[in-house]
Amino acid sequence: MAFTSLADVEDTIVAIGSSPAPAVRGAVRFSGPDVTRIAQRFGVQTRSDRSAHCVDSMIDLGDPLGTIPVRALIWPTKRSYTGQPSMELHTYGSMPILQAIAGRSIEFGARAARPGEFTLRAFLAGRLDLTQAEAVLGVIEAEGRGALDHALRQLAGNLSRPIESLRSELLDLLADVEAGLDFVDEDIQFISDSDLDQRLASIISEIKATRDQLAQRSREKSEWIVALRGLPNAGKSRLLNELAGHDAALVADVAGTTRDIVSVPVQIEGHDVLLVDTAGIESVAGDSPIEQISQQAQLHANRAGRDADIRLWCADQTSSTWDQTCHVMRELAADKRRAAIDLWVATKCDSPASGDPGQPWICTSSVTGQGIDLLRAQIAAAIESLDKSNGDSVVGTAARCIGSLVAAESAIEAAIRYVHGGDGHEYVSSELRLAAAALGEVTGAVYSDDILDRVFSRFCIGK
Ligand SMILES: Nc1nc2c(ncn2[C@@H]2O[C@H](COP(=O)(O)OP(=O)(O)OP(=O)(O)O)[C@@H](O)[C@H]2O)c(=O)[nH]1
Ligand SMILES: [Mg+2]
Repeated sequence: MAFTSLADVEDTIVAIGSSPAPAVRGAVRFSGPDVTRIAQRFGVQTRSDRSAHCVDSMIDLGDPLGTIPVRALIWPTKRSYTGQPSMELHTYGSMPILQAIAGRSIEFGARAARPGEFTLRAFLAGRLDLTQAEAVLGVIEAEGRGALDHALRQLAGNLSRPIESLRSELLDLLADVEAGLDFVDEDIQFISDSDLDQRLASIISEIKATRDQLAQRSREKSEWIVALRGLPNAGKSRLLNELAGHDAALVADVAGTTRDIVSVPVQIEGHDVLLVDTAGIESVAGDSPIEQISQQAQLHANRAGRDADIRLWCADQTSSTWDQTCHVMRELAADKRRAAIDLWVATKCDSPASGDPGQPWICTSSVTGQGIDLLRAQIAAAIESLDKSNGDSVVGTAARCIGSLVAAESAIEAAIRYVHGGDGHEYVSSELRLAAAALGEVTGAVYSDDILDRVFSRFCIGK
């Protein structure tokens, strides 16, 4: 589906702008030239001056909903998020009511908005560049503080600003080169070859630095965090060593061996994973120095568990308190991020069990290696089902932009070769044009339907 037919911008669009989950308040959003007329059809008395305003009103939704109170926020001119006349109708957060308002608006001439269409209009109106549009998605989707910070920085223009300034430098350079082309017979040059060479070298090194940063960011993000949790002595550290293939963590027959978080990067069926070992779960009271250390270890372990993408809940199946252990861990497992996956690992299966762990437990032994391959396979399957790379829009920006930056680099390299070879500046200028266009794709200064589709199809309706 194409999102970008420019004629569509003249349609007035409507969508429910609040979350479908039950809430006290909900909102229906509108954008387009007909907003004021639609407000009036609802009986909302808009003000005739051109500034943004707010009106409380009763609107009639017909049978069976009847008349309900709404608060209308109206931006009657281009001075709005979408750069068009816009309106939000706020009322009860009830889906049938919000749907009835949207349905009525369609009778009044509005069209149902497509995914991301409000943000697309903000982009087309020059309110946001493409990296910022993607950052809007990043803010909506952010699950943790880190992801939110990242998205907010990108929204503030941290990525687009340096790229726009490189692009404008390149366009200045292009202007100089092309001005020289007009006077080629008179042998007038607006920029010397050595100047050109120097400025191109500096631009290319900045593009490379930006690309390295982006690549670093997507690498950081593509690492999956797998945390081992469980009671003291469950065999977490030995299991970590088994999965890592070397002795990274201390193992001992003493409860409370692990205190600090131990992290080991490993590859599991081609996925980059950071295995994280944690202190065994216990409740610690008192304020002696040792107890304080244990309390800190518990805090760190809980945090690591909460931040993980996948948690391995490890329980010693030889333990006589198996049922109780399972109960404790299930309660702790309830504290999780929406997207995290829990795997249940029975340990020490080389020794006689106190009972049959059964489903969903994966029986393992770090002594014989039993179940370790199965556990690896389950971790890989969990990673594939999480499919984080699709969900993280800020990582999406990195993936989208790296290709454009590489294209810009190779065009500039070609330009430098022409300069060194003493070839005509017309060759240089055509490479500089390509490079500027490639940089423009990153921020959307130069865009195609295909790029816009890729960016905006990831949004939900109403954003
Ligand atoms: N037989 C057998 N013993 C194991 C296995 N895994 C661990 N152990 C032993 O169990 C004891 C505790 O192992 P650790 O890996 O240190 O346990 P932990 O869960 O990290 O313990 P804390 O760090 O205290 O929370 C050690 O003596 C291990 O050798 C196993 O698969 N089979
Ligand atoms: Mg340990």
